Amino acid sequence: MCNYRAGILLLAVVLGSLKNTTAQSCSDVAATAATKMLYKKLHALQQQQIIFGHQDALAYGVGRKNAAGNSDIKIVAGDNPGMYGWDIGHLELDSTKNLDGVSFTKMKQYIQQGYKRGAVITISWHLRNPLTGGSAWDTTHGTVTSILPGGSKHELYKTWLDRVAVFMNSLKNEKGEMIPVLFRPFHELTGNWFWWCKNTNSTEEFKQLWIFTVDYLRQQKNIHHLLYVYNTANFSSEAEFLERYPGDAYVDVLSFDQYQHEAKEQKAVFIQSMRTKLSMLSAIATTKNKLGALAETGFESVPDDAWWTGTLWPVLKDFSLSYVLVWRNHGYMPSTNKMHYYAPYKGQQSAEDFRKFYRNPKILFEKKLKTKQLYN
Ligand code: BMA
Repeated sequence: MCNYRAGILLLAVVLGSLKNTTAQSCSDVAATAATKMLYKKLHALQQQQIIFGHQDALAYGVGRKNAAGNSDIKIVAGDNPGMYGWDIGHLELDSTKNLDGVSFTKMKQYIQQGYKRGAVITISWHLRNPLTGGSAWDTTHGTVTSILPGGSKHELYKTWLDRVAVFMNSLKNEKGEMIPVLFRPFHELTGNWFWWCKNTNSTEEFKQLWIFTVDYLRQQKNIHHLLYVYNTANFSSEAEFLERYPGDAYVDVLSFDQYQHEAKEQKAVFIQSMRTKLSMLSAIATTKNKLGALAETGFESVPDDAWWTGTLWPVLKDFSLSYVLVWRNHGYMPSTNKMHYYAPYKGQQSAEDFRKFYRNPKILFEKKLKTKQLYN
């Protein structure tokens, strides 16, 4: 009887630890050692600190067309972001530059440089509409159906994935090892502005698209250095967040995007709305033992002197998140006649506050992140 009980207890302990190991392993069982290590370390880190990221940081800045490896954040705070976001939109067209004019050759070099300094790399994909040839924002219904197996554009879509595979496979370090990437395809999926958003296709079709894409890259293209980021726009319940979730075997990071559109006087509304979503996201991430992230945020042209410590920090402070990323510093945009940027540049009105935010021990930029040795 005693032995029997001890046996059951031992089994429970072993199963318990197995469950933990499995749950903290990334979704790709064949992931490279560095990818598995990164995922494990990001899990540990998420309990204590949040990595700060910036889109296109090394490619250009406000008023600086060619950043030559510098970044607005470094100019303002003396350090680079801890995460670099890049977008491979137009890679599918075999273009030499992405949709915002960043050369893919340079992007690859920036990725290698950031990785070498210990930062994390994330990639999104504003891919064009494969059915119509229009942009990612062409929401023609039926596009998702057309690229699923059996659809009229399925073969075309595979050629696009082949190009993604070539680029991903070119991201190697000096030893020839693959640089792990947090890949965030079909982002903002609960919105209504991209052809993959939920108003244009069924839940089942979306899940099929995600699963096909991941399986194709893993099995046909043998790509095992990607962590997959599931990303919604607005959502009002955990059920809504998970409605199109393709399954734990296909996702490593749970995230959403939300920007401040409220005037700075209404910041309490934005803070409250973000905190409501972050608390739902954190609950799901904890249950699923996945990473949680705020994959895109910001206040366009940061028209609030204290946005970083007075809005972003109150949003983040009570949650265990892996990272937060602000969008690109394009500068003046003739099409909208507006300034389009989300991080401060030298002399920008929130620069001083950003330096305060930089000194927050809970926020990780590149120098501190390097000491965490995320890849080995
Ligand atoms: C949007 C804007 C666009 C850009 C796109 C992809 O939010 O910044 O100008 O083309 O992201 O980077």
